[in-house]
Amino acid sequence: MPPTLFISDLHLDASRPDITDQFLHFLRTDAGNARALYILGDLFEAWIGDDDPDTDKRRIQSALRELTDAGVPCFIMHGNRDFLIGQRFCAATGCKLLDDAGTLVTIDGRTVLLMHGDVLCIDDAAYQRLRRRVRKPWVKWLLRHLPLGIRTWLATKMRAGSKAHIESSMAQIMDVNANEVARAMAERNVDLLIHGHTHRPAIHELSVNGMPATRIVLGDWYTQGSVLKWDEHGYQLLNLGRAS
Ligand code: LP5
Ligand code: MN
Repeated sequence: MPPTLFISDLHLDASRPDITDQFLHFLRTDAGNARALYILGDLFEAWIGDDDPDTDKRRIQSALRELTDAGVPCFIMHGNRDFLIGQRFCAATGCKLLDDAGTLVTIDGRTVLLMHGDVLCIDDAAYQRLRRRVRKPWVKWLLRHLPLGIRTWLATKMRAGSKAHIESSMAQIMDVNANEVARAMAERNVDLLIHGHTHRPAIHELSVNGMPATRIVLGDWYTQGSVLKWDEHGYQLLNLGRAS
């Protein structure tokens, strides 16, 4: 049985061609032979709108279209870097957009909760405030309708603000809140959660309402490819090495 693959936090950007090359290779090889591909947010370093003419982003969209045209279903979630991905991207790539605040899917008969993961970081009050503001439909509409040059400038300002915030904050508030994880899983009645965002790849065993549960965290693609592969033998969190 072909595997189902989960990835997140690739942060694709023209300034990091090695990651783009690895991702394009991954789409032609592993993903091309998969049952389905799930991208759990932050595929892009910064998505300023579906009308961005950036040639690298166009190339990536064409590669996703080749994958879906070949019959591999591809699902994508917004991350905090690419929450402006919209219907035009979906039409161009054939990807289906899933709710990044929590989507239930069934894999091999098991119900799994998928998220980007940022909604679990509730100790980071400044980020949650930013998220509430920029995810309002009218704010997204406004951002999408700003001239491209202003959007590029705004994204640069936001990145600088984010770097300053991260440098001045304690590391633990950048991680998920354990109570919020248990609450989110109990609310959906699941014992398996897969998410990204924190760039802390691991498989955590925990307890939800006194029952054993698992939280799988996907890693970023800065230095290698992090992929969760799920087939008839179970799931494995893999690192795909990158030729330097
Ligand atoms: O992204 P990362 O991992 O560095 O940090 C995140 C949180 N930061 C963010 C902000 C993004 O990095 C900005 C992305 C910009 C690209 C997309 C823009 C598209 C819209 C604009 C163009 C149309 O998400 C960070 C968390 C961290 O994860 C861990 O969870 O801590 O949260 C913050 O940094 C919170 C800060 O309070 C954010 C400060 C932003 C400052 C905004 C300045 C705006 C200036 C406007 C001038 C008029
Ligand atoms: Mn993220």
